[in-house]
Amino acid sequence: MSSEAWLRQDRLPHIFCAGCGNGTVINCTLSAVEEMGWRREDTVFVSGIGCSSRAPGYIATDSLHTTHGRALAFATGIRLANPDLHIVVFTGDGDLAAIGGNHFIHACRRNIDITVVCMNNMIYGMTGGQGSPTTPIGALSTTTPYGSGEPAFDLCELAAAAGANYVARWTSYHVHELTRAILTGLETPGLSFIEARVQCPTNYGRRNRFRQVTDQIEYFRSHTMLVAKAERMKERGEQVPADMILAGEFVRRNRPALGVRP
Ligand SMILES: Cc1ncc(C[n+]2csc(CCOP(=O)(O)OP(=O)(O)O)c2C)c(N)n1
Ligand SMILES: [Mg+2]
Repeated sequence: MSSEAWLRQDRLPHIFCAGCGNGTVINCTLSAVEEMGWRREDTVFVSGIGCSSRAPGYIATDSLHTTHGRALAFATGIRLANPDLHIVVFTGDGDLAAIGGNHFIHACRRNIDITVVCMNNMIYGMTGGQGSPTTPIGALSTTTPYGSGEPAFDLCELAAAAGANYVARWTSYHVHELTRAILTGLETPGLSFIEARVQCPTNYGRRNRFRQVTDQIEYFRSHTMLVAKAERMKERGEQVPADMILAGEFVRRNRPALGVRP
């Protein structure tokens, strides 16, 4: 079976805008799921509300498309009801870190046995491009027309501090690394959190001087630094450029997890 066999062909064409990065992340996730050898009957995808949260609708398994911000609460319920299911949550930066922020930290604290894949486009994509908790300082959005003045959440630092067993970040440029990170997340008991930076040409790119889709993907390529390298620079007292996306593994550990069959 190829990862294509996991797609609901009857739901295509999809609703994502031309050049959207979400499809890349869905593809990477399905490749990782396929590599795990999971059966479709034992696998469930859960999401909240947003463009990113439309993902389970295109996948040929049972799924829950829930309410905005609450995907992790529903996923917790599924896990506690059935420790034998494989559970993957798709979420967006707004869904996960704004309205769903409390569910996020407590799911990590409980270290509930699920894999969370966040498509972070740094904006509320679906509702027209409002600023989100991950909108970078200076970035333009419909609610920050003079540039965001607020510091952004680092979703990976947040998940690591709150207790998740596995935390990694990559981008839609790094498809092989992203697939491997999701695979590691699927293999790791407890909460695995994988952040995928994605381009949103419609609501982020065109307001922020990325004239072509490829401009933002090229930015992801040229502005990524391994988190381990950044740590070494900080130890040497060197400055890590503020606009660098720190990628790679933030945490891999074995805290007691909730929902794992003893
Ligand atoms: C309770 C509630 N509040 C607000 C909304 C409106 N709403 C729908 S999607 C969304 C933001 C989605 O942003 P994100 O999670 O980053 O997903 P994206 O569309 O960017 O992938 C909002 C505020 C809603 N559907 N429900
Ligand atoms: Mg978003």
